[in-house]
Amino acid sequence: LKMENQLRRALEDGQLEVFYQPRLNVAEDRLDAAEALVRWRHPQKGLIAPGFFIPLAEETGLIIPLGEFVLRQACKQARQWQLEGVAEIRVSVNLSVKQLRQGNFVSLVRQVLEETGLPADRLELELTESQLLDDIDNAINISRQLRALGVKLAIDDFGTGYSSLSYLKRFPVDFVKIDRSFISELDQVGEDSAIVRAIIAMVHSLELKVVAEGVETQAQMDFLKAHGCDEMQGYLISRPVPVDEFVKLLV
Ligand code: G
Ligand code: G
Ligand code: MN
Ligand code: NA
Repeated sequence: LKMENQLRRALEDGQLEVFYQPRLNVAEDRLDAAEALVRWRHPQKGLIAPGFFIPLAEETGLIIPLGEFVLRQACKQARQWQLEGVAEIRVSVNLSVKQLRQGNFVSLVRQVLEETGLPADRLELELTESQLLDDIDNAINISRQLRALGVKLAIDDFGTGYSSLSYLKRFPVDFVKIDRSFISELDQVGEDSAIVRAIIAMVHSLELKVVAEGVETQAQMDFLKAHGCDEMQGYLISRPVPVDEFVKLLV
C-alpha cells in the first residue's frame, strides 16, 4: 500500500494519537499549557514521529483531516482535564498554512469549541514564521478572527525566518516561541545568548509573551529565567508524553 493510503487509513482506523508536552509558566511556577504533538501508532512499525508523515500529509492535503483530528482531540482532552479538575491547562495545536487557506477554518474552530465545551482561551494555535510569511495578508485576517473568538495565537520556530519587528507588530499574536536551535547554543557564551536576549526584549517591547523551546539543561533554564523568558518547554521539563503520563506530571 502506498504510504499516502496507509496514512489515510491510519486516520480512519484511529492509529493516530496525540502526545502532550508541558510548558512551564515561570511567574506562576506551574505547568499551564501543553503542546499537542501527533504520533502514528503503526501496527507493524510502532510509533512513528510526525517528521516522517507531516510533510506527506501537507503534500497530499491529508493535513486537513489530520489537523482537524488533532484539534478536536486536543480540545476534548483539555475540556476533560478542566471537568475533572486536574489542572488549568491550555492546549496548543500546530497548524499548517493549508488549514488556514481552507475557507472555513474559523468556523471549524468555533464549532470544535462549541462541541467540546472548551473555553476559547484554553486553546492556542501555533503557526510557524515561514508559513505566516507565505501568505501574510490571509494569515493576519484569519488570526484576527480567531483572536476575536478568544483563541490564543503563537508564532512557532521564531528566529528561523524573517523575524522582523515590523511583521511581529502587524501580526496579532499572544506568544512567540523561540526556535530550539537558539536555545541549544546557549551553553556556549557568545552570539546566541545575545540573539536570545534580543528576541526576549523585542517580544516584550510589543507586550507579548515569550516561550523558549527545546530547553534541555538547567544552565539554559537559569539563563532564560534570568533574562525574563515567560514560559519554557523542553526535555528538561518533560518530553512529549501520552495523555495518561501527562496527567502524572500535573500532580
Ligand atoms: O513531535 P516532534 O518533535 O517529532 O514534531 C516534529 C514536527 O511535527 C514539529 O515541527 C511539529 O510542529 C510537527 N507536528 C507535530 N504534530 C503536528 C500536528 O498536529 N500538525 C502539524 N501541522 N504539525 C505537527
Ligand atoms: O516545530 P515544533 O516546535 O512544533 O516542534 C516541536 C518538536 O520539538 C517536537 O517534535 C518535540 O518532540 C521537539 N522537542 C521538544 N522539546 C525538545 C527538546 O528539549 N529538545 C529537542 N531536541 N527537541 C525537543
Ligand atoms: Mn510547535
Ligand atoms: Na518550534
